[in-house]
Amino acid sequence: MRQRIFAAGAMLMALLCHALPAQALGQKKLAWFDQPPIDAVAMAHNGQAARLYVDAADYAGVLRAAGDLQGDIARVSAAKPVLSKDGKPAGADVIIIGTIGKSALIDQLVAAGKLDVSAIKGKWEGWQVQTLRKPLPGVERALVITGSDKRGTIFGIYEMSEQIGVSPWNWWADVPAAKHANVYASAAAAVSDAPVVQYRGIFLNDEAPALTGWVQQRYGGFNHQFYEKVFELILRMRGNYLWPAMWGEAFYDDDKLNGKTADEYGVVIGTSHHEPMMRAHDEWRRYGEGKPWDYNRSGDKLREFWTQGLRASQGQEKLITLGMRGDGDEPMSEGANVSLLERIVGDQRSIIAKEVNPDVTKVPQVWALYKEVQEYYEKGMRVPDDVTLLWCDDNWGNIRRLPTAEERKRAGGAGIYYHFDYVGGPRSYKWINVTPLPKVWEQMHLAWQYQANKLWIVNVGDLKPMEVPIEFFLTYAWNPEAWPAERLPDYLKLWAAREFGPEHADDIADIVAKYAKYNGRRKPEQLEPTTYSLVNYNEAARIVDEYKSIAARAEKISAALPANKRDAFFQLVLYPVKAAAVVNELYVTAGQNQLYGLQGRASTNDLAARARALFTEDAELVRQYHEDISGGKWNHMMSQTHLGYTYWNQPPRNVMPPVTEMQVPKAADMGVAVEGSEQVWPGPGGDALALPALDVFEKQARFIDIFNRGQQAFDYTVSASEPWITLDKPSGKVARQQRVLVNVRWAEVPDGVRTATLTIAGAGGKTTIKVPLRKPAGAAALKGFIETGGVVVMEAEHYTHAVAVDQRAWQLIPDHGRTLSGMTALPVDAPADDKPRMRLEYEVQLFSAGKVEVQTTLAPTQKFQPGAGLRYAISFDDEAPQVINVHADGSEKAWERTVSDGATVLISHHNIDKPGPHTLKFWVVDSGLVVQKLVVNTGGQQPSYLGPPESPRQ
Ligand code: REL
Repeated sequence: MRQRIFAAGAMLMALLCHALPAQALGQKKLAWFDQPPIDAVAMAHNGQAARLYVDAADYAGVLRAAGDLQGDIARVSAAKPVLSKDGKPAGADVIIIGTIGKSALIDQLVAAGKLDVSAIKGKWEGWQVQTLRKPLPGVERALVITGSDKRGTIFGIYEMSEQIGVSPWNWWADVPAAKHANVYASAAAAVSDAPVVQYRGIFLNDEAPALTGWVQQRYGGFNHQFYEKVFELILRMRGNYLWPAMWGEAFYDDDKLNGKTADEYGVVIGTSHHEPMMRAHDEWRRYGEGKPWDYNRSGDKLREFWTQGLRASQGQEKLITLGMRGDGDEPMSEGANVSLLERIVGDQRSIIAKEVNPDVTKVPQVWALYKEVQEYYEKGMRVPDDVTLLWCDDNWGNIRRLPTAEERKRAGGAGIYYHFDYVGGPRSYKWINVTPLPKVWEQMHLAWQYQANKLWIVNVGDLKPMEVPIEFFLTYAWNPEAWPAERLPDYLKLWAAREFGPEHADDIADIVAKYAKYNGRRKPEQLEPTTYSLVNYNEAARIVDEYKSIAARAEKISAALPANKRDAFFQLVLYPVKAAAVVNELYVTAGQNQLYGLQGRASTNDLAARARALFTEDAELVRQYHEDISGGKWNHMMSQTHLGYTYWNQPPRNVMPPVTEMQVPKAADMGVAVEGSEQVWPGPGGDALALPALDVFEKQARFIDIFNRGQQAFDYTVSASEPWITLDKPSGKVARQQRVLVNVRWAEVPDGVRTATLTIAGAGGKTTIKVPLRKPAGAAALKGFIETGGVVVMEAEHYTHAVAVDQRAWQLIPDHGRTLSGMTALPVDAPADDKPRMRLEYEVQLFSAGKVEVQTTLAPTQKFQPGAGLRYAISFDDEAPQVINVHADGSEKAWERTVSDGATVLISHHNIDKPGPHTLKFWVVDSGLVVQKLVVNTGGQQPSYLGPPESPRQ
């Protein structure tokens, strides 16, 4: 069994966030800065550093990483350690680093019985850290970092670097290392680890204009000086795999040292899903002699081209992509068929046998089942058993297919290609992070459980600003078991404590979780001025407030942080939060401006000005990123356009959403608007304005807006028909507009349903609006979720009863979803229950009977197993559960809607025999779905993006 080094979450959090300095992401503690345990090794003490010993014969990548540890110790302490290759450790405290079988010192310690490496020996990337007492003559104490193979040792080294306070993002996000006079290591018993997912990597893609502009300025091209930084970052996060940038770039061709350097560092290279045989797409443009990318017409040339790909990467660790798509990441032409593709793969394997290893089954190969290629597979195309099947998401973070029980037996295993960034329909997203960690968790947990564990690779766009999800993806891949859903909030707290110290860690974690969650509701690229309802459920204003509130919190933390942490904070927290807040407010402001224009409000022009200011602020934030932080180090890195999309592809320039301006007459002129309506008085429908009902169960105020349609201010009065109606501003002056809150003293309101009125007078005008009220007799005695405004709304996690069967369990996935969270049934690979038993029950109180509809909001799970689609069932009380197939509508349009909305909303129809208490039941039929929210619409639901907010519950 694997050994795990993860301590119990809650206890560790308490220690980390309140008592100890920030360190790694929940690993077992190996480093101390004061009061070390007895026999701890002094890595640095009173200005003296322990010597580091490596074997000159060890892997070049190990020697290089040992140099990083040497630098990291110096970075943290005032001491500069010596890195020695003489094989003769001496001194009170020493650090010995080496790979089993490659380091004479390590092998000697093992042979002498001083070091037991049986926990990692023979494992892929296993590492072990142990502190030994008197292991060698003349040595009092030794910190021994051992690896089962090259990367194992490197990961052990970086484990120590991280634990002494050097973040993997020290260079890539300027996270400073905290200074400590003394640094100690202690692991009296061996601490060892090894990954679950064999290949864990990132794909630099869609890299223009941001990454490309930055690389050109800093390195003059995608050369090995640039890639060294990427390799180090990947290894520091204990990843091992890269698909290099390919928008006009060619890894092996642009700089002949790229491949060699990767291999030395210890990073496995692959070419992306549609670039077979270690050749970049652009190389065919360079060397294809203008021939078509078509196997029927250019077979000889292609075989030669691919042969060269293997030669250019000869002897270097790689994963070879097989197969072929059309030119430029397109499907192959009509004529292409399964037998042609099978022939292509066969020919590619012959080349591999010739160039790499006659036993081709020993050469790691991948076949990516991307887009239409998956259909070829479903139609029967197969590749040899040793080839890894790389299943893909739908480019929007939802895995399209996972191995069946039968497919899990394949020797080559399976992997996942995932996206945090995408260029394509329904709309590209390549700016800031829009993929919340709980969503990544939920999807990659599926992958893990369905044993797609050979390889995980994620498209990370320009790399920045995807720092947070990238590290989570790689960390989760190392050991998914260490991160059950309930530990997700801990993950970000540990991360924030490591990067910025414990003081603000909880707050930072919350801010980072929230901005990604908010962006996941609707990606900034897909926002329209009317995405969020401007009138119903206060939706648009609520969205803006939520964003503004986290932006304000981030500003405050930034000001409170020591100056040396602010650049990192800007990159990792402040910029993405503020930028997302500004963009959301911009669209809402433009929407409101257009509505106000139609309503004739004098403040229309103010909103146009506000929109312009926000548009300017968006550009100013980019400028700060490029010029003000880190001495201009990140110039170009935020140059991705993100405003003014008109179709799937990015706009060439940021364009402000259109705003309305109007000529405002001089004379005062009163208008009145009510919550929940676009209509105003005076105007069409303006004589019958009514507020949404005030309801005793909600006890929530409503509002009216008294606004000016002219320039001169006017006085107004509002009078109520009933003495128990309260108004926060019953009279006053209106320059532009005045919001008046309408409430009631519920104790004085008679039972029943009634309508009161408000009379509003000003600027010579007068109008009356209706105030409906509801206070059913015996309201206090009712239980459950209460119908108000013609709906009953429940967040899935607020069930009344959760029923699980057969050792199964309900799992809450915190923050997974557009509103609160998600609920899923574990294990996610349990067989279907055609007579559903497992369920969540919700007690509701309905005031109406007859036909109702239930809207069930689910995560956008794809049909990841063969079959007709994944199903849940839904029922009221004792009616037979209606089975709903989430994938019944397999159209492109339905999918576009799901991914754009970040949710699947499905409707079922029910008949309620009589008003009163009822139980709504959500049943599990197939595994793997995530339910997030339920809305019972008895006829009152108003249009909005996220649906009505949760109902009152008694
Ligand atoms: O996101 C994807 O997987 C693809 O669209 C890209 O990999 C694609 O290759 C594109 O960047 C250029 O060809």
